[in-house]
Amino acid sequence: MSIEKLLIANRGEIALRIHRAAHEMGIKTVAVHSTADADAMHVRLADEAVCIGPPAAKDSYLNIPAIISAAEVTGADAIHPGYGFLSENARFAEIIEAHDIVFVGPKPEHIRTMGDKVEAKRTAVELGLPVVPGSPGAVTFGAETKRLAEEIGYPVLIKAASGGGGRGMKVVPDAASLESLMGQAASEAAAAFGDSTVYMEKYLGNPRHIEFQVFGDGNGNAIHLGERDCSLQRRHQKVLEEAPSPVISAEERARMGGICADAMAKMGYRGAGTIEFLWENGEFFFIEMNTRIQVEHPVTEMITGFDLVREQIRIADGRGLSVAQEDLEFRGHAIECRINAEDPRSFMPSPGKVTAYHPAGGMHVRVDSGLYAGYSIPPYYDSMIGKLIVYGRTRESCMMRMRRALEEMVVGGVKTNIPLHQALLADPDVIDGNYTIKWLEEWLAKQDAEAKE
Ligand code: MV4
Repeated sequence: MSIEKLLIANRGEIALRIHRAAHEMGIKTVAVHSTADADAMHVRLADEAVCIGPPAAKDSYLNIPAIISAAEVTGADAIHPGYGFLSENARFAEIIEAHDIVFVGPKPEHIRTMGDKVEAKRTAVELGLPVVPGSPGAVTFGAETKRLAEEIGYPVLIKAASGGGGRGMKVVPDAASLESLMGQAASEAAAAFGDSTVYMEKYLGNPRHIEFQVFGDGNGNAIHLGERDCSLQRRHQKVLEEAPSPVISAEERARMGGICADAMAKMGYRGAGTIEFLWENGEFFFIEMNTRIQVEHPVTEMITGFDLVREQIRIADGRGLSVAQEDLEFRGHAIECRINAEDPRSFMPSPGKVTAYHPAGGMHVRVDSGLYAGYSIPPYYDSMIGKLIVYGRTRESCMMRMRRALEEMVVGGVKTNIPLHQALLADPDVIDGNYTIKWLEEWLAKQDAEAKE
């Protein structure tokens, strides 16, 4: 009863990534696609393809009945959701399993727990992960909440339980504004997620975003694959990621990674996961857990030599973890530049026909992308059209190689953020690894101000 045919419920570079892992394991693949993606590379590469609906994601890549039907008609015995779309939809995972199809992902109950940020934090505390000081659960405005805010110390942060991506978040500077900002956070949360539940945390002023990659077998065994530093973000969109983090020592990696793996073992977690922390003054604070493979997973693959998507499929197939923690080594440095079809200054999306395409190449250079010359980037989806990932023995050689690879890469006919990456890799702060979650937006504001002079 091992997996023989895998349906990939996604598009773009991650659909290719999953197809490649499957084919290397002798597993046939089924692509699904919207009418806008009939000419996409993920459709061309797959053994079979099924059109599941019109361009809008809600009618195609989020259309659960259409995806289940595609699995049934093609006889796929497993479904991989990739990232985004249905990847963290517990109901989707349950429906798949109810159809006796293997879901390549965590147990639905764990997806659900981590999807509720209040539940996730409660679980994190139980599992022994260090969390941001704050309310033990949901909060409503009142005397008790005011007392709690005083105890935590202003500024405090109000967050939506169903949130993520920063929506429904409010920084509260003082007691006078607590009631009104809590009200605003709750109504924004209700509008965005249909859930007005909010909770309170100490506001960390200038942290780094550091996340640990974990895997569990679902039977009480788990490993960690070290951390990634994803602090370079704009409006909650990561731009450039690296592994290891420039600020984490080997000892700290082993200590914190061990805490993460123990937590996953204790909960009986299955498959790939990412535990997100804010890091400030040498301390880690859990904020959220992602129960999916992530865009930036290749930097971890580069420094460990470990195929994360293959491992996801193996675990889903009931074959257990393929390595023990002591057999994993972290070697060298890797950086990922997300390549987006957008204006490098205004960040306006730039869909359209790709007239020329030359991916960078050479030693230790990896391009994950579904692009080809003549392809038309549709306007309906995310503007990320590929990822350029490079490895170097040292962080310095890695950055040198990334500059070389960015110089070499050609994507003609549309605007891309390649010039932004080139500017970042020339900046002294980035070169020194001297950045936090606020750095990129402040840097962009400075660039805009200078351009106006
Ligand atoms: C925080 C924080 C400061 N203090 N929590 C943003 C989205 C959500 N994933 C968590 N986020 C934050 N939570 C406390 N207690 C600052 C952020 C935050 C952030 C976090 C990671 C990466 C980029 C960010 C950009 C702005 C704010």
